[in-house]
Amino acid sequence: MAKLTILEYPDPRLRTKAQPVEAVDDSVRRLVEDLLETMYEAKGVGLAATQVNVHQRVLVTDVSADRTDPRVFVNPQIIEREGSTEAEEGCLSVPGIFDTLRARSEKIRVRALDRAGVPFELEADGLLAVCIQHEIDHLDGKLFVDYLSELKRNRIRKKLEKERRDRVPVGATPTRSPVL
Ligand code: GNR
Ligand code: NI
Repeated sequence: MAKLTILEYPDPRLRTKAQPVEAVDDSVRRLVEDLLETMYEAKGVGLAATQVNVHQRVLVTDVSADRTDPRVFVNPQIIEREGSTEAEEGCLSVPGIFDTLRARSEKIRVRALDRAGVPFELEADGLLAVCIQHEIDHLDGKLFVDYLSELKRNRIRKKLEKERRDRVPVGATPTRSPVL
């Protein structure tokens, strides 16, 4: 297994539309394992392949309190939706930003393939439903900040761009402070 690097907004690669998986083979299963490891390491409740720069329609979730309920969705499709819900969302690709959206269906029915390539259907509500919709958006190149106003989105972009500029890369050569 390998922990992968998560792309961060406004990285243009997050706008790539992922392609359907043609066959659930060992390389897809390896991707699933890497996504799960990366999601658990980052303490997220979900992760889409797009976020690790792999543009295939694969996502994982675990919304359980004890982190023992990994779920895998290959080529997911929402086949029924009911109601709408307001929920606070965050995103590992938009670190430190949380906002409330009213963009999600309350209850969904999802059809997908599991990691063995076997089709299944699942009815979801609550955080799992919100999470699956958030992850499918990633596969379509969409981020939760796209549901916010342009003003808010621009503020978020500038904040993250500045944080990125100020971030010290791991392994950087230590330098003296310019004030000394
Ligand atoms: O960890 C995450 N938490 C979360 C909270 C509310 C709604 C959606 C999410 S998904 C997010 C992980 C992530 O960025 N997945 O793409
Ligand atoms: Ni996300």
